[in-house]
Amino acid sequence: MIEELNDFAHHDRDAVYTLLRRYFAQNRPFLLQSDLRAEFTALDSEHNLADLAASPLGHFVQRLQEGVFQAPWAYFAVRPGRGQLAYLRIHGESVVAEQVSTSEFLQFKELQIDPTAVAPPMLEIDFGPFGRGFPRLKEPRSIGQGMSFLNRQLSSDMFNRPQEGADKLLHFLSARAIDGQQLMINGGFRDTNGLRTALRRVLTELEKVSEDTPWSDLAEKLGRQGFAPGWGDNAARVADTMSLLADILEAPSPTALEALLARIPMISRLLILSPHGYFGQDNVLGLPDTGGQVVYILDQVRALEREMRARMARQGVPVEPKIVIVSRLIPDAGQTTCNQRMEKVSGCDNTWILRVPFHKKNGAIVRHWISRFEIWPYLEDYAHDVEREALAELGGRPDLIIGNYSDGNLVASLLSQRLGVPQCNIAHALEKTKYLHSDLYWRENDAQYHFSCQYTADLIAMNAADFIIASTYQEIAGTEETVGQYGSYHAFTMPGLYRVINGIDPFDPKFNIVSPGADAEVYFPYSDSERRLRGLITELETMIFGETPIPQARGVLTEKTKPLIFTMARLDRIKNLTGLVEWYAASQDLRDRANLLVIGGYIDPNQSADHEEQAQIRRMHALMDQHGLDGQMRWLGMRLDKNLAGELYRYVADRRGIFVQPALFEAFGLTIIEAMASGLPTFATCHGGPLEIIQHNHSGFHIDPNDATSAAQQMADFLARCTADPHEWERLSRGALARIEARYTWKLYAERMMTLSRIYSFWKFVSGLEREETARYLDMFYHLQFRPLAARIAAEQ
Ligand code: UDP
Ligand code: LCN
Repeated sequence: MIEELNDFAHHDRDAVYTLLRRYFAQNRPFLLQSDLRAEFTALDSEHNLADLAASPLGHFVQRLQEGVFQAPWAYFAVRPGRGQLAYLRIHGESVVAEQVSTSEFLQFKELQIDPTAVAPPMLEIDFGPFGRGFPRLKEPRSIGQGMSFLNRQLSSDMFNRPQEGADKLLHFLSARAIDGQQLMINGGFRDTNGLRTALRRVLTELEKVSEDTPWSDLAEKLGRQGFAPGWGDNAARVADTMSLLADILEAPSPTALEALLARIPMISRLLILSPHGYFGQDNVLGLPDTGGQVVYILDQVRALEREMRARMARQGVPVEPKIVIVSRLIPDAGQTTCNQRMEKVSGCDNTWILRVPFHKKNGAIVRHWISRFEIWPYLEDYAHDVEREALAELGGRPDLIIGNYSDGNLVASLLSQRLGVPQCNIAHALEKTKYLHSDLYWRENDAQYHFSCQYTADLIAMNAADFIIASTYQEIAGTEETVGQYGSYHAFTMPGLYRVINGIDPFDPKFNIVSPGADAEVYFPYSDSERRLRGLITELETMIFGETPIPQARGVLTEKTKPLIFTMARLDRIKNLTGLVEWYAASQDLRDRANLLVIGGYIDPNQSADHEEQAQIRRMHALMDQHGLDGQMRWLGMRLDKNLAGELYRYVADRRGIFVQPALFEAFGLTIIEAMASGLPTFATCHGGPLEIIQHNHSGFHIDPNDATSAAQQMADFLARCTADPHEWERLSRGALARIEARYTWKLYAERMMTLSRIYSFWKFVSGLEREETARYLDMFYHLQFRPLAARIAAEQ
């Protein structure tokens, strides 16, 4: 790209030179992608230069991520492709581009923050060297498919030396045991030749018995020949599993290995960590720091427990799976159950919420809720307490530890390291991409957000994890236009603290896309009449259309027959519900066609404990006053229970309404999945996960929250098209349902998650996936960076 640009500049110096001058003329050290493009477009139109957009300069600008300017130098971060970044600089006078290293680029950025300082030496964090010699994906389109890639690579390495590979497999199978019961192989084989012979013999014997002969009838005979339970619940399944192994020993293939591992009884005890927030089954949604993560985990455990039980049963191992979700015990927990130590998860047989309190240094229990931005000093002691209590509740070590969000992932790293158990991370929503320049200006925000601590914890947890589950591709790698949430940790600087040269690589095979779903018992199509909860309709109608004033509502809809534009979310600034109200207010067309139903926050700001939410509540009132919205908009400051929410989506669909998710950024967006699963045409932000969930104009619509007029117009146009032709609404509704069915169900999630955890655990067991060197580096990073940062927060509290 640099060569192309230099060639172009050689012939058309004027265009490059003028563009650079325009950038410098902004007198801003940092220009974002949108600024860089806007200047280029302006140049193009002012000078009317032929085909500039299609020129190498146009392509270059199209790939720019950010620019840093201090005359005479302009430094640029360029994205050659998804998940990739390169850096270069151009001299404003000579107009020659040259490549620079990540470190140089970041140093140049640091200089802009403090131009008077001669850059002092700064700690550079670089995980790159640890990855050398380790397989790494090459194609951007394969990002997020780490498991199959790793399995292909490592199985071909392992079976390159067939005898060694077979020995490792035998060793792995011989080490299978649950609750002290030996599984798979009972130790009777001297070597793999013995195993081969026994497999051959047993397979011939199994041909002679009926396929449905239960394992119990085969156990004694097969036991004498060296086989323990775990091969299957009946003769057919046992023969199938043994054939898979025999095939692998004869001619190994990654697919057969994956199929075999998917069957091995390995995962019966799970530990899930979600420390911050109010974690409970009722009355918690909408409370500070409690949102989709809680919904996700509660649905996840139901699906996982079912899948774990089914797999165990299929393999003839009568073990009852157990899942423990660890959260914080909050003694002053208001109307919630978050002050109880144990809570059984409904819809599960053996899944529990275990709550463990935070302690102060003097040993006293912390009684009140603490914002997720403030909890860092508590986590180390918390991990110790959790270890003791979770092991007691699980009755032994878990087979897998799953962390959630930055805090849960850090605790998962500490526990997984101590217990030697595989670790899986789930981010939900990393903060870094949500706040512009939050790394660069970390000092300015640190008193409020402590991002220095959080980003350090993130780096530790990401690099410690054995595998990472992302809900979407772009969570890892971004899009053509934007950096992914994980991608943003690849290279960044927090001036004065440390500079990250290679924090995490989106091409790392630890990344896997496994998307969540919506609870199919609750969120089902509006057309599924038999399952509809008609008994709730009166309650819903009172909520939406009630004319008697109630403290939880503002606005009374005067024209009740109009379709509803429905939105529901926590009342955070980023969720942008007030933005939607503003678009609606400004569009007469939209106001004429539909009513607006907003569910979120409280009507009375004094009821909220959160400053950001209070500000949003005030803004909502101001907008309703200013635009006279009380007859066309209903705002409900309440939290709906799941069944009511499910029926509400369907009720809106009955009346041919739409769902809108107008967030400035949404990491994934469960409400979008819920609305689509109900068959409700959905308009969702193009910033974040929804871009991938929805296929524009097939299963919903993308809207740009930064382009209010167009967003409002798209909704109005759709409603107009639906009035003219009701099939249009049905087309989108069907598209939404089909998309959910194909991609976003908990059943698909649980199947994949169980296969993934087996494959990563297997490779961790048989090969050097431990990455011991990384672990030592992380340990040092934790002690020398994280602990002092956390101690600083503790001192401020
Ligand atoms: N939710 C709810 N009642 C509310 C607001 C939200 O039940 O008043 C639920 C919503 O149905 C969804 C979850 O909370 O299941 C929000 O998850 P999402 O991923 O949309 O956003 P998050 O809050 O995690 O940022
Ligand atoms: C957190 C978020 O912000 C949402 O975008 C996700 O849907 C939710 O967690 C569940 O992963």
